[in-house]
Amino acid sequence: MTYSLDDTIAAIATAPGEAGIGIVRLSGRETLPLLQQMFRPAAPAWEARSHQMSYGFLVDEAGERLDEVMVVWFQAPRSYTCEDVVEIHAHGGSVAVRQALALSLRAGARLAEPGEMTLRAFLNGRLDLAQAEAVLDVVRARTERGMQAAMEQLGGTLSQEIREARAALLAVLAHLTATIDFPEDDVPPQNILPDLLPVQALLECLLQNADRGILLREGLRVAIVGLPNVGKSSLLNRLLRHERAIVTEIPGTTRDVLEESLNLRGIPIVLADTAGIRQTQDRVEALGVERSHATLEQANLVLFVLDSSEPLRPEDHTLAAALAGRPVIVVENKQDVAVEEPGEPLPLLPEAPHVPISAMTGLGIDELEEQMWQMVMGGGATGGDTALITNPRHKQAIQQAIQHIAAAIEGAQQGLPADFLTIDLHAAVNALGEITGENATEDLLDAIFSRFCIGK
Ligand SMILES: Nc1nc2c(ncn2[C@@H]2O[C@H](COP(=O)(O)OP(=O)(O)O)[C@@H](O)[C@H]2O)c(=O)[nH]1
Ligand SMILES: [Mg+2]
Repeated sequence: MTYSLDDTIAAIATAPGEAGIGIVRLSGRETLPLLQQMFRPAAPAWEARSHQMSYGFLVDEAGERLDEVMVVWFQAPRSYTCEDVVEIHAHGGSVAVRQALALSLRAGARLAEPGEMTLRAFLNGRLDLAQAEAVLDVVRARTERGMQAAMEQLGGTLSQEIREARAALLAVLAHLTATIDFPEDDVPPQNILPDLLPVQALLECLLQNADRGILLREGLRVAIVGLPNVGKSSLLNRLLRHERAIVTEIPGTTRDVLEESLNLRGIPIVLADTAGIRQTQDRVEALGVERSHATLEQANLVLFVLDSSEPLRPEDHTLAAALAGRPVIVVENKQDVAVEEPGEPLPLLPEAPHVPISAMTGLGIDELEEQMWQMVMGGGATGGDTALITNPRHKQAIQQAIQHIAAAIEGAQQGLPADFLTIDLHAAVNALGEITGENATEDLLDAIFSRFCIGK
């Protein structure tokens, strides 16, 4: 990725395909002159005014009309990138938008790299790194809750807390450095613990909600497993609220893993229905069973389905043994025809929650969803007083900062000299700076912005 801010860059900002409008965005110093080359306003006495839409035509070098457009100029620094930005609102559809882009490039713009617009917003100081990452999270959000979390991060809630923590550490560092540099000045030896402990507590608090936050952003893989014919596919259909999977009374109907997305109270979930696990001579089914095992391995949460209208089989016990110790909910299906009186859970995986349901009638499905939610969110509320960490990168940086602060605290308690403590505190400051971007390396920036789409 180039880091030069000299070029004027251009990219298609809207998704490809037929649509009402399609937008080409330009950013950089030459944006306005470029626009004046390409745009013929309909109003004779037209003048470019910032943040106002103008109607007219895109014309090529020969003055031929290419498209009827609306254009907006955002005068620097009041724009997405903090530079002069122009948006050309052309007709949707690939030809109109490509034409507008090609014309911009011939006029002297360079094609933007993925994420380069947002990178410029970052380099120009309009967004910090955590906010820039939130832009991508907003675009990619799969549920409203995930979107909400991303919008908070974009608004700077997390950045603010990280910056305050970092500033507190820097103040301690400044003091320690003074005691090292000017010992003769008699800077009073200060107990740094009262300054460090609140920072540590804040970071611990952020960390505590991180796993839930990351789930909101990345989603959860849930696998439905069990023996053939227990009602796994019926359960998938119930949870999805439509007939996605084929259900028959013939054991071995599902032979491949079926994956579908589901929004469970704001958590994006990929729900996988699997082939019933059993020994089989059928080659296709055997391959399906193999895939069931692979899906099971990757799952964050397992719904282990049992048929409560029949006695447990040895294979149920084998599968239960394989699931022990993992996050699993035992789903006791076919309650509408259950052989035993309801109340006693089936004697399998006693430490896991058991939920009686009927995939056929819908009985117990709400309770099952509630249980899934509880398992994932651990009963704790998201958000609260501190910002929600939604990004594994941020979580890791916070963990590092906590470790370094802990080391500094320990050192201070052992009475180590100030220059030892400053090493740990510097490392903690740098770790936090990686979140907001003060200490981001080019490699890190590349890794982050290359995941963006072109035009963002
Ligand atoms: N009575 C009753 N039958 C069910 C229930 N759930 C599934 N079935 C039936 O059990 C058979 C197998 O269902 P299916 O979903 O294909 O099971 P899978 O092999 O585990 O995917 C079908 O005949 C379903 O109609 C239930 O809750 N009650
Ligand atoms: Mg099935």
